[in-house]
Amino acid sequence: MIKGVIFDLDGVLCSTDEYHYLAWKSLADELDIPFDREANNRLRGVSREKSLEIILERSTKTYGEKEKKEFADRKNRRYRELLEGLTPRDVAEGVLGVLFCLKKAGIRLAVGSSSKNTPLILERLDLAQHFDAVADGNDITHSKPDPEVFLKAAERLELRPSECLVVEDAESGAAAGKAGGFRTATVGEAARLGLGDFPLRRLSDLVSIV
Ligand code: B16
Ligand code: MG
Repeated sequence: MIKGVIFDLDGVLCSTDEYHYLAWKSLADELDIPFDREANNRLRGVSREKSLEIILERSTKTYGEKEKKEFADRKNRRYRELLEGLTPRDVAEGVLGVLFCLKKAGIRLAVGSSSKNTPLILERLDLAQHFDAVADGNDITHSKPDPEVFLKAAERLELRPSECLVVEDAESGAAAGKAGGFRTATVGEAARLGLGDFPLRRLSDLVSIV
């Protein structure tokens, strides 16, 4: 029986992937590294540091740790500037209705995100009030596909993984859900690839499987 639902943030509750893309693209252009929207798809659910490693795979130069830290910080400053434009109207379609229905059914709700910017994003979207627990990139040492962030969210809900459903849009996130012993529903790219236990056509279909 499902007692808790753990939502991924970016790609499920909202979509800031275009902001991530624009911020990485401007860094990649400055470093003269090829980067496009398809390459950006590989970064979904992946931590900032690991994302940078993936981008640097196509660089002809090798960089030290200090330079990499500066690159990651530069990308994050641009991403946060873009987040300034985020408002509650950017909450993904169907989210508020689903949260309301699940809450009414007594289901505990959490966020499980790789993003260290989760507190800022939830605040800008005015979503924090809907969740019983949040686990994010600030709480973990291993990002998705490692299950750490979902295990932390389940712990904060005081539930076992087998009692929780994870909702994800990314391949790395669906793998993390499985690795942690969670059942996983997928939307977006992960659903199109048929990943997870329940690939959904739209988020509102979640209500029928919980
Ligand atoms: P930050 P999620 C992930 O969020 C994004 O999908 C991924 O593209 C990003 O690199 C990662 O957060 C880290 O974000 O730089 O803000 O810490 O999908 O796990 O909610
Ligand atoms: Mg995601």
